[in-house]
Amino acid sequence: MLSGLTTGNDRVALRFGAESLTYGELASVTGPIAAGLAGRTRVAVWATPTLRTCVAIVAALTAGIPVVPINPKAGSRELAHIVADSAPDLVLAEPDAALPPELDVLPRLPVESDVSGTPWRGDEPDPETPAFVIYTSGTTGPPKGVLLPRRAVASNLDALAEIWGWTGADVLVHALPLFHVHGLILGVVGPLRRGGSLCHLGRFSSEAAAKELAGEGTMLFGVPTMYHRLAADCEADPALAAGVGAARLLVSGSAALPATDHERITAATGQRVVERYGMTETLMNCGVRATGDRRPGAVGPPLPGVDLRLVDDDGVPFEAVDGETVGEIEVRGPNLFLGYLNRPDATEAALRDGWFRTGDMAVRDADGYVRIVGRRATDLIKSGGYKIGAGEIENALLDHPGVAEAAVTGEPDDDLGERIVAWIVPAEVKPTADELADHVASLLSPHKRPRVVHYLEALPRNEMGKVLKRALHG
Ligand code: MCA
Ligand code: AMP
Repeated sequence: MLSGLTTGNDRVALRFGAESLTYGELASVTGPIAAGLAGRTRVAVWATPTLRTCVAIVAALTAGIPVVPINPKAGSRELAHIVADSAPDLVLAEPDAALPPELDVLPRLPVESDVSGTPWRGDEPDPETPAFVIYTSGTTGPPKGVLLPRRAVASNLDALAEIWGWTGADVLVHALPLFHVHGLILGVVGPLRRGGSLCHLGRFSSEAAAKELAGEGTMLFGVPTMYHRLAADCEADPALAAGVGAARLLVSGSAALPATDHERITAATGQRVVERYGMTETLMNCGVRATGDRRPGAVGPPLPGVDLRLVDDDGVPFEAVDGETVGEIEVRGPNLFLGYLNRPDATEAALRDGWFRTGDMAVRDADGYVRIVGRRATDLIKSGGYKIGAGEIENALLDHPGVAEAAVTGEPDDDLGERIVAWIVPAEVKPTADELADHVASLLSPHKRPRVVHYLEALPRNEMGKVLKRALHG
């Protein structure tokens, strides 16, 4: 799975601020942890944006034990669900990390940085075994655990390497969270599979990204919100723009990059952003080639090895490449997940004859480029690159004593892409917007909190009692 993990290899594998590990050191540090994991079924990793989190991930990957990465800001209900559903044998965390009660009940293996350890010598595990269980939101209900096999991770990273000329000479820069596909699989396993380096910024800032790209950094991975902020900062500061412009490749994904931000980055830095499109269940499906036409609003052709088709409302595939006929994207290939953990019903519903139904609506241009134009489900919100289900937030809001009725929508937002908006019919004591935001943040996650709250006397409903979300706009 990972190349270069050998004693004596002095190439820097991972760098977080002043802390770094070479490949040789990483092999030594992870060896004893991997040995301590042998025979386990599944392990949770407390996924703070730190070097130790990467050490934990590498140890589990080399030992062949599936990892459940945990958002360290996850609230009580979300955590309880993930822990109960994935049933990890133990949790890997920094020795001094204060874990919430939901995780503290599990046995704990501390992630130490002992560079005198013996590297792991086990065989490469079966490619069909799960490497990760990553939780992702649906329109309703709690998040589902996506079982990602080693085969999907390896083949997808190799396809990305092929289209971007990504090699061991690259130094990837990013500030993505380490509990989702983008930051974890593309952003950590990606560089380690190539034998290259990761420079993680801890938290995103344009200054930090520009500084690294002006130096050794060659590639930047980010969500559109980061590129939106980068565009404004590059326009304001030519030195910063020059730093970003020195990158070999700027890559955006997880949500649509608005054409205006794409053009602003180009005008300020001379660089055209490359877009790629993926999902937790499928990893990456499409990507603009490093040598290809980097046109705004397009996610490029399918990746090598990935089959992609568009289907009409009846599920019938069509061939039109007129840039106009809209269909739902279905994909097939070695990039696909194994299924949702404990949810055979949801797995079956997501697949049609071996094709994964993405729910994303797109058109295809004559040169094979895919352009995403929308999403089938209005109850899925993408905010800051995070996928968030409206139903999950509505349920959390309804648990607040001050809420009689609740509906949640996504509204366009220049910075976040979409912002979460709550429509509330208050009970006797009307809660403030901050109270409701804190309530959702503590039960679910801070990124799922409503950014705007509207108070209504009643929600608009049809004769069946179903909320008419289209009638809700502020
Ligand atoms: C705010 N905070 C709170 C509250 N309000 N905490 C508790 N209670 C509250 N009421 C905290 C937050 O936790 C955060 O802490 C800080 O205040 C700021 O929060 P927020 O405003 O939400 O952050 P932001 O600055 O707006 O974040 C923007 C961001 C972030 C950095 C772009 O959205 C982000 O990292 N997005 C990446 C999402 C991603 O990786 N998606 C990939 C999914 P603190 O400051 O400590 O953080 S994978 C995927 O989509 C597919 C596979 C794909 O194609 O990639
Ligand atoms: P997630 O479930 O968090 O993995 O999010 C996957 C979803 O993110 C996809 O189904 C798309 O709706 C969206 N997405 C990812 N990359 C892009 C992109 N480049 N352009 C538009 N939407 C994207």
